[in-house]
Amino acid sequence: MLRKIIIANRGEIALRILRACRELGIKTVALHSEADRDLKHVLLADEAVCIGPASPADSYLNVPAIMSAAQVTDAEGIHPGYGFLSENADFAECVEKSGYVFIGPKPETIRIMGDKLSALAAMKKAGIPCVPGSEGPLDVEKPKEIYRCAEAIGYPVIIKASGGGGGRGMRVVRTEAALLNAVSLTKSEAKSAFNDDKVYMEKYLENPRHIEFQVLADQYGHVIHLGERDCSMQRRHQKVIEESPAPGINSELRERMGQLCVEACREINYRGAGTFEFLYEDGEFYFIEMNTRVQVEHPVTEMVTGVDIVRQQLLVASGVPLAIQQQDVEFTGHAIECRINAEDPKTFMPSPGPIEVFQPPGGPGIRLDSHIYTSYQVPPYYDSMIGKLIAHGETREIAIARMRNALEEIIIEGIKTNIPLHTELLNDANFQHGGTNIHYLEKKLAQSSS
Ligand code: MV4
Repeated sequence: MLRKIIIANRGEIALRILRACRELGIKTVALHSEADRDLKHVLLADEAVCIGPASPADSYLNVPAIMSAAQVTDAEGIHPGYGFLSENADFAECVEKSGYVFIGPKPETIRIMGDKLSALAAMKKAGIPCVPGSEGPLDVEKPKEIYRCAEAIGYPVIIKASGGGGGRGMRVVRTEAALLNAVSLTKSEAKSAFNDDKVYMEKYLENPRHIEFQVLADQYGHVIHLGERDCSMQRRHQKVIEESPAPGINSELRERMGQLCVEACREINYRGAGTFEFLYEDGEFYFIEMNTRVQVEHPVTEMVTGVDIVRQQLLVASGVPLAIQQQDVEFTGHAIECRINAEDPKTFMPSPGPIEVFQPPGGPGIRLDSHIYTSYQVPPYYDSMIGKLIAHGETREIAIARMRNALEEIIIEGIKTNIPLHTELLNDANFQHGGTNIHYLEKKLAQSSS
């Protein structure tokens, strides 16, 4: 087992990782910025090292400072959490080349998945269904090929940057007249944003749901899936509510898709926790991206499967064979997660500042993953998410009822939060019927503001 690890992150996920380490007897080193001295996990960690000023570029993204901290504390591994350096293949490579364990997949896997065209090629080869699209990058020197590709797919199409992902560098094209210009614009934006001007084309799906599958793989080729999550409730590519299972996905479809993901992991020698992102429309799944990190929404999967995903990440990284067989994974009940953000519920403007009163909710099936406490100051330098409220129940209806209770019970004073938005969404008839898609929230917000 790893003896001591660096937690190279902040906030709730740093605390989540610390808790998993404690259970396994792994010593923890909290790395933090000057603005994060009072984070809960910093106070609880065995050791803490300040790695730089508040600005992420100077601290949580500061690779030399992180590597120095690993050296002076004699750590064996580095957990990157999510965001920051978690999907940076160069960082993972630096960690491994320096003789530490990167708690995640191999650097080469991160590199392949970071390039969306190479990720698509790998998945297609492994038999995962993808959106109809161009074979490889578009060549602006060959406009006829581009027109022919769009005609074969049928309009509307979407032009995506290979270096993008998560909603960055995309453009929807609805007519032939707009096609070439859209390709050129996306290409030049991609060049400046990602230093990679490769772009590709896909059929644009108008009203899909975002459904993703969680996988776990050890270092010896044993792979399992933990079912799916529906993350369709989002605004500007920021997820707001996630749930598992996805409404309307039956166990037969779950098994078929889960098995495809497992086989793909074996084929690419995947290691650790991973997520296959799909668009789901008219009963069909289409792979779009793979995430090689632990995700914000991992708790909903933990609640329905009983599998501690962060614990499994630490075990796999320690070289322990996965002790869970696919047939042992049972999906029990339904879980919903609300991301609690320090922001204005109407304008979505960040609302940092002091937490003057904090009272957590409770009751059966309620879990709160949060680092906040009374008198904690939410700093203005980072993501506004201050916690995740998760409700589990025997049925989706019970999970919703428990979430509504918890949203009423929780007290956070001193800053604005998006809790009123969550209450409104939990009371929304369309959400209650499970009939939403990736555009639902933005359309609802546009209606309520006009
Ligand atoms: C798409 C799509 C429709 N058709 N691809 C946005 C984030 C990135 N992961 C992929 N995205 C999309 N790709 C095709 N062929 C619509 C989106 C999309 C989206 C996807 C998931 C969650 C929210 C979204 C919001 C807007 C657009």
